[in-house]
Amino acid sequence: MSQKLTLALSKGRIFEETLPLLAAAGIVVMENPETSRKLILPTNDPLVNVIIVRASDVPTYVQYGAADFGVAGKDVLLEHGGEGLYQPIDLNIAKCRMSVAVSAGFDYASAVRHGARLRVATKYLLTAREHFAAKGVHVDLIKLYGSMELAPLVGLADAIVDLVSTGSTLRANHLVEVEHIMEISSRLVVNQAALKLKHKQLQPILEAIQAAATRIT
Ligand code: PRT
Ligand code: MG
Repeated sequence: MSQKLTLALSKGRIFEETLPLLAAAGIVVMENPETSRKLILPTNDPLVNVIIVRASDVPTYVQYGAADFGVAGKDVLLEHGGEGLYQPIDLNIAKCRMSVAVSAGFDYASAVRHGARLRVATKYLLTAREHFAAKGVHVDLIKLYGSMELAPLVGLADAIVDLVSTGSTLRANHLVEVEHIMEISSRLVVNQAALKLKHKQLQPILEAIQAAATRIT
């Protein structure tokens, strides 16, 4: 008996960049989440649905089995912790880097050398804490949910930890990258129970996506 499969994606770059990989597995999403208000999107395969959730919620839906599989950035997965998730494939999409950035006039190297206590604004508390602890830099972390680039400009923080791809957001706000923490890309994540119980349906899809990810990127 065939069972239903639910795939969790977020709108925007992850949806756009996952489409060609799904196509390689013969899956075509029948509606565009940018124009449709639907949160459950049918595909050409009556047994496969796509749900549209916030990027940072993808691991949660998959962990609890509300989605069988999903696509999430390494940034998001590190903060989530990965509990209950099998992470078989690096899709090599939605690539960027996680960096420390400061106002152009701020002497970060000197502040670190002198053992200053830095105020750092970020959405990525765990990753930032680990990075600065490994360097022996004392920080007070300030949790933000977006627009991190604003924090140094208005005196909320000395530095930010954020994602950078082209660098144009940093440049537009007179910020400079002073440390590169890690490369980021998106991974396919699979609910551990679904991997066993729906193996027959999931396996060919995972294999086709894996092959396409290797080919395309
Ligand atoms: O937007 P929302 O709050 O709903 O969630 P989200 O921001 O987490 O979602 P989305 O779709 O923006 O990002 C989804 C995933 O894409 C992230 O989890 C990353 O893994 C990945 N990704 C790749 C990026 C970027 N590149 C990226 N450039 N996510 C965000 N950005 C932002 C960055 O935070 C910064 O504000 O773009 C800005 C910098 O871009 P440049 O090109 O100016 O350097
Ligand atoms: Mg965003």
